[in-house]
Amino acid sequence: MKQPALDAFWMPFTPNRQFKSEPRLVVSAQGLSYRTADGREVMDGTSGLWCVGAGHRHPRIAEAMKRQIDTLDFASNFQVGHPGAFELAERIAALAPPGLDRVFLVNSGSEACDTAMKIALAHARARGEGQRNLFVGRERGFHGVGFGGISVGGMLNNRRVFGSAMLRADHLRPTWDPAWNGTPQAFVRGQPQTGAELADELETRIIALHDASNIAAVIVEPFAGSTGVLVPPVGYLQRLRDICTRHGLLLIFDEVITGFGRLGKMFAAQALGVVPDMILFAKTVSNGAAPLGGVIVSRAVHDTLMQGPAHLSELMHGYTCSGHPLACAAALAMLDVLDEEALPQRVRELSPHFERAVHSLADAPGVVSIRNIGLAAGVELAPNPGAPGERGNATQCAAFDRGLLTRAPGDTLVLAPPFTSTARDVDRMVDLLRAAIQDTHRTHGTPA
Ligand code: PXG
Ligand code: PLP
Repeated sequence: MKQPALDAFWMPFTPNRQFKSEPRLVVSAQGLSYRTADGREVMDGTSGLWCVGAGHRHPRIAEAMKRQIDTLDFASNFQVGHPGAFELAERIAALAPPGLDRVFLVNSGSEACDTAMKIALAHARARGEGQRNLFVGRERGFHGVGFGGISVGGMLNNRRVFGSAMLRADHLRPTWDPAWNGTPQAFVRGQPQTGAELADELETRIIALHDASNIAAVIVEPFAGSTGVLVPPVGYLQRLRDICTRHGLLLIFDEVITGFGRLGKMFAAQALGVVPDMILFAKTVSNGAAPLGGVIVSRAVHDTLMQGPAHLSELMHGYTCSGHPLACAAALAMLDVLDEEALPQRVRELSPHFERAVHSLADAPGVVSIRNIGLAAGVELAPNPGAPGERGNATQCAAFDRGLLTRAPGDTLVLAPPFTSTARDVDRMVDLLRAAIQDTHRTHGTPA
């Protein structure tokens, strides 16, 4: 295949100069794998950045999208509407925890986060509490790249240069302490049994400092995905829920990664037994086949906003492509696939094997921590001295050369296989990751 010119496309979240000197182009995909421009097969160990739970090019989804493009290619949902968006919202509401049954559709996780924050501000104001404009997020949280999302997000590099445009926010500590690296605690399987009290600082530090009456909402990922799979201790999310309820704060779960099956239930709220006031989703909802996201809102919050003059929009917010017909068609087909192929159940069945397989990497050179939940795991390497992230990046590149796509936030390699993987597929991914870790060990030496 003739390689396209690479100069004009400014790639997102990518070291552009490095990529363009050594391009890694994929040209097609099927099931669990991509095919590269030079004809090699590369296993998708990230489910396409957490999107492709049902595997690539699922025929059911492809057919639904083809039918849709031949019927109604586009209609906005401003003032008119099309059936797909209504049907999708009804079905998502039926799958969500009881009480959460109103759905605002957007095109990405970032838009979902900004939308939820606007709903929280509007909700406070509608109740005569306009002073509630502070948001609480968590260090090492990721909520996309909108100005709302980076405000509650806790990743320094995503915030450093955008300071003055951020919303008022404070942050909980992460549920993972790097001081544990290399200790037995660093290799806990699934949810740690200790540490629920990390949630208490919401009350003892943050509410004590700002007062609950100034806080609009608390936003957390059920587990932090983008910063290397940081798993909440047993009871932690329930404590956040209890504190929010006690002080009248909205609790928002960012389920952009966990929504639609990653933890073995439709939502982490169900897998972990804690019900928030809003759920953000994106990614897996359409199996990545079209950009789609959304916010599932509690009836109580929604109904508070259904007021004002009847001829005016109740929420002055929306995107041109909110509920795009093609994206809705993809998502409706994906919901069929999740149900008919019992994908959440397959995740539950595969998870114990996945856990054993990834923890077998504990003896690979330089591994200082392994964390896992559902079909997600982070394998953390000791950094090269004075160059954090370098070893992770080198290992990710080595894995790609060997035929595995993984992701390396910092020095953690993330594995998140599609839900359709078999135990043998998981073993193959883990073997490739081990070989890549050994490659870096040879080329970069033993870390400090
Ligand atoms: N919230 C969460 C929890 C996410 O993981 C977003 C919001 C933003 O979604 P959009 O669709 O605007 O990108 C995300 C996105 C990684 C990785 O390497 C994860 C994401 C994006 C890019 C890379 O884990 N998650
Ligand atoms: N910029 C301009 C000039 C527009 O007209 C619009 C939408 O109409 C936007 C930005 C916002 O685009 P979107 O609705 O796709 O977020």
